[in-house]
Amino acid sequence: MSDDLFDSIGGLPMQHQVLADGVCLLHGYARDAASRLLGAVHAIALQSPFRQMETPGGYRMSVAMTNCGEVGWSSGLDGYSYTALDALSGRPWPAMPADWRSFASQMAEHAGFAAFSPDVCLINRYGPGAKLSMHQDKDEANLLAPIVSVSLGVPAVFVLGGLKRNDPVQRLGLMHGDVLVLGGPSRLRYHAVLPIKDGHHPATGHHRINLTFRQALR
Ligand code: MD3
Ligand code: FE
Repeated sequence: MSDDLFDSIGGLPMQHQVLADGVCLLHGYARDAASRLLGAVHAIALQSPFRQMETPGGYRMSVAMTNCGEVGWSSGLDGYSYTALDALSGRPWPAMPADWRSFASQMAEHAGFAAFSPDVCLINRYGPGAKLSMHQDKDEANLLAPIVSVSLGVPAVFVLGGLKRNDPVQRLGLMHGDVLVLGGPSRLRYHAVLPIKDGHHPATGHHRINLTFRQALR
């Protein structure tokens, strides 16, 4: 069901693992880029701060979020949407750093997805206990494009389900520097993140940061 392959980047062996059709874990592929990614996250959050959004059902999300790119994802009592303006700052979302776009595109290519060109990066920040309930990502205009996810800091247990809410799930640990690429027939799979355990990582303190790159517009 899962096969391991080895790549070599700069002479170091790197492992990628195909977990299902269209689901590829690139183990540690963002480790070298982590400190510059986190530096940019900090700069983005000065313009568009992390905030805990309201769900359509009236709950406050435990995960704090911000975005960069042409648009940003948000949730409110009126539903989910991608918008050009950050309602909190009143300004456009910060631009996506050019090296983020090329990094995400490279990761997609490693997983077998050519020409990935993300127009948005949703940035999730998890403190201890924060979680994401089972959901599908289907607010993007281009569901043929994959999603590239980069995990930084404190580890998480990721739950990958099927195309129906009650399909069987597999659990997967996501560590600092791991990159997960999801696309093709797995693009609309249900997924969740279990409550983050108390922990510490030198790069992020008690937080986990997750970047998800998407083609939301085209
Ligand atoms: C599986 N974020 O922001 S990323 C999200 O770790 C989200 O913060 C999680 O789910 C996180 O929407 C998981 C991995 C991920 C992203 C998109 C998927 C897994 C996916 C789309 C389909 C199936
Ligand atoms: Fe998701």
